[in-house]
Amino acid sequence: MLKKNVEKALNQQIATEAHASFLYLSIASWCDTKGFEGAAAFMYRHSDEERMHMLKLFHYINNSGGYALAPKIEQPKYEYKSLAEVFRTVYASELKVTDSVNELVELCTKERDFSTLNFIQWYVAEQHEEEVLFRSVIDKIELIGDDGKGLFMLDQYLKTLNPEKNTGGEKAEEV
Ligand code: OFO
Repeated sequence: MLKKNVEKALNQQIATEAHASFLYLSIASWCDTKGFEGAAAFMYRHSDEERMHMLKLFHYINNSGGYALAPKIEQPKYEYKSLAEVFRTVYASELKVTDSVNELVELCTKERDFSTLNFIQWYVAEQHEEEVLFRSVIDKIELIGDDGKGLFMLDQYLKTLNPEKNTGGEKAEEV
């Protein structure tokens, strides 16, 4: 049985994952309309992945005697100047998600809720992998700068990246 404060924190995490999913959907749409087809495909997939993270929390809360709540969705940022800004925004979002996962770990430890602590470990590992992945994309963008050919090649590379398969804790392959 979940303690009320743990249930509340898990519901907050649902909202955090939902926000990430909608932010990435918004970013995918920006990429789609700016000719970055590969980045768009990558971000559409990543948006789906965040929704899966959210659903995982729904099932855990409801299976543990709590009540998972569908969160209020605010419109995410949709205007960007460059692909670099887009991926910096994604990376900053992932860092925020990591912070909230870490707060959950702290709370579960304090409350001696070892079952939820065990469940949350999946998110701890996932966040590490995602931070590695997005930092590697930013590194590439910084190397490329404004070079059109380089950005085109990066876009082709992003098309081949599947977040579920390329977050194995290793840096994404070189372009
Ligand atoms: Fe990358 O955010 Fe979910 O956990």
